[in-house]
Amino acid sequence: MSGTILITGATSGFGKATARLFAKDGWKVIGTGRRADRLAELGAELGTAFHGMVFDITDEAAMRSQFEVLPAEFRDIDVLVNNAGLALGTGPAPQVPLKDWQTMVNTNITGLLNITHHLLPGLIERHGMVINMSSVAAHWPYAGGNVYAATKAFLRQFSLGLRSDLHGKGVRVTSIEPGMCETEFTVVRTGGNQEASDNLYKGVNPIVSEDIANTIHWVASQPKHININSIEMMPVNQSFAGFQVHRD
Ligand code: NDP
Ligand code: 8X3
Repeated sequence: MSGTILITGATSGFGKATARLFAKDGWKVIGTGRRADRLAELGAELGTAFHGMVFDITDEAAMRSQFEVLPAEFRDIDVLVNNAGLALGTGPAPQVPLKDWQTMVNTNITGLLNITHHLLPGLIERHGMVINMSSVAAHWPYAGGNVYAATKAFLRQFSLGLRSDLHGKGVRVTSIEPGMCETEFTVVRTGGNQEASDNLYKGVNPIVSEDIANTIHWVASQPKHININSIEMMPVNQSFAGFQVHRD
C-alpha cells in the first residue's frame, strides 16, 4: 500500500524517521515543523516525494494558510500522523510556570485538534487513517509528568472517541503510546540540557526513532478491515514501580 501521508513534527525524532521510511516505501510525504532549515534538508534528501510545510502548530491561521498553497499532487492525504508535541519541565506541578503548561496544552492538544478537524472531511472521503502519538505517560503517572502526561491521556481518549464517532465510515484511528525513546525530546524538556538527556538514556538501550517509524508503518500497512486501536511499547529496560507513600 502507498498513498499520501502527512506527519506533523518531521524536523526531528519520530517524525523525521517516519518521513524517511514512508518516502523510501513509495509514499508521498508531507512533513511539518517550525524549523524551515530542517524541512529543507529533508526535502533535499527525499526529493520530489517530500513536501515541507513550515508552521507553528499552535497557530491555526498559519496552519490553514499552508494548506491553501499545498501543491495539488499532495492534497489527497490518506494518513495523518499527529506526532508534533513536547514536554516542558520535570519538576513538580507547583514549580512549573503556567506558561509551560499552556504551551504543552496548546501544542499537544489544541494544535493537534485544529489540524485533525481541518483534514477529517478528506480522510473520511478517502477512508483514511489518523495515528496519534500518545505516550506511556497516558497510563502510568510519574512525578513531574503532570500536564504533559495529561495531554497524552487526552490523546489516547480522543483517539478512541474518534473511532466511535467515525463508526461505519471506514476511517482507522490508532493511539501509539511509547515509553523512553532517545530523540530531542528530553533536550527540549530540560530547556536544552544535552547532558541531562544523555544521562537519562545512558545504559537504558532506549527505543530509537526508527522503531517508532517501523511501528507506524506496520499500523498503516494492515489490511483495510483491521484497526489497531492502541499500541503501548517500552524498552525492555523500562517497566513499572510501586506507589509512593508519605508518612506523617
Ligand atoms: P522531538 O523533540 O525530537 O520532536 C518533536 C517534533 O515536534 C519536532 O519535529 C518539532 O518541530 C515538533 N514540534 C514541537 N512543537 C511544535 C510546534 N509548536 N509547532 C510545530 N511543530 C512542533 O521529540 P520526539 O520525536 O521524541 O517526539 C515526537 C512525539 O512523540 C511528541 O508528541 C512526544 O510527546 C511523543 N513521545 C515521545 C517519547 C519519547 O520518549 N521521546 C515517548 C512517547 C511519546 P519544530 O521544533 O521544528 O517545530
Ligand atoms: C515520553 C515518555 O516516559 O518520558 O512521553 O513520559 S516519558
